[in-house]
Amino acid sequence: EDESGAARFQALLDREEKIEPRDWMPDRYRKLLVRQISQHAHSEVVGMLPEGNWLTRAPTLKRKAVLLAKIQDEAGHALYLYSACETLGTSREETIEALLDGRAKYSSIFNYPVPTWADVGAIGWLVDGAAIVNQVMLCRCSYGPYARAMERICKEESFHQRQGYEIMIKLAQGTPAQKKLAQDALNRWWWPSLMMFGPHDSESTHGNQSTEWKIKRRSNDDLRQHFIDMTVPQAEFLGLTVPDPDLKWNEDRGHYDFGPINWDEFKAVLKGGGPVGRERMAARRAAHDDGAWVREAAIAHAEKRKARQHA
Ligand code: FAQ
Repeated sequence: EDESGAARFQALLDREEKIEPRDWMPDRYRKLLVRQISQHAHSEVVGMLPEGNWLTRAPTLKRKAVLLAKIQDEAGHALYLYSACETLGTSREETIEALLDGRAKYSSIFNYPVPTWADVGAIGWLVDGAAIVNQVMLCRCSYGPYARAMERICKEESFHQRQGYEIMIKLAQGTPAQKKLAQDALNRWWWPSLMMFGPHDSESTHGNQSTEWKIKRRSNDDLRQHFIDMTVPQAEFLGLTVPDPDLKWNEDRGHYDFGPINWDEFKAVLKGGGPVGRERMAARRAAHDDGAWVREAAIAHAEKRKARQHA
């Protein structure tokens, strides 16, 4: 079973066909996927918190409605991703438990403070922009349920990126004080956005195995470079300055050169999360506890329906 399973697994990968939940797969493939998909799901959930804090302070009713829609999309993304984990034999309770008791990782980006409305714009523009660059490649992931979830998620992310960029356009074209808000937010979010792609390829723990099994289709450094090349002209259009004195178009490479990334900061944010990390997790735990009655009601309702069907 295992031997023919392994051969079939490899054949599916070679033919660019999807691995499905019913298929035999190496244990490590399953573990790698559960690790990445659950971290991704947690990022969507924790990512709702900083934006949620701004709902009551959005400058207009229209901005509020748009932001609300974006945040609800993120809850949806988390649900597809937790479901994808379930197809790999990991229950939603287990996965969520790991987040709540602090064992699970989520994206470093959500442990940064969001002090102004311009930061909400910068998150949409840069954080969602980086997320799209990363997730477009995941649409070609070898695991079917993850790849299919990514297709829908990418469509929604592109709306998120545009809502953020549009906030930045308005601020950048506004009063000098508004333009300064936009510039300050860019200064805060630029480097953390570059860190979203993970460590350099030479330091990446899972990169090689993930690429071999076609979970990841492009490397961390490759995607980071693509994001920079795409985003610098957008900053120029806004009339804002990217906070990197080493940033320079390199004609020979056909890419922007950029300055060194502060990996000590990345590691520190991952390790402790700082005061914002503690605040995020406290907010998530409170939301989980406050939502207990909704989960109980949903289960009771499902059981009642089941009983009625069998009656
Ligand atoms: N933060 O071996 P690698 C969003 C960890 S988008 C925290 O290179 P890999 C949308 C990594 O887990 C954000 N940890 O890892 C949104 C590993 O640790 P481990 C979420 C990070 O997996 C926008 C170690 O470092 N997107 O939420 C980070 O091959 C706005 C070594 O790294 C995804 O998760 C980081 N930035 O490559 C929502 C996309 N980077 O597990 C709301 C799917 C690395 O050994 C508002 N994930 N680490 O303990 C991926 O594509 C990959 O997991 C990478 C990392 C590319 C993130």
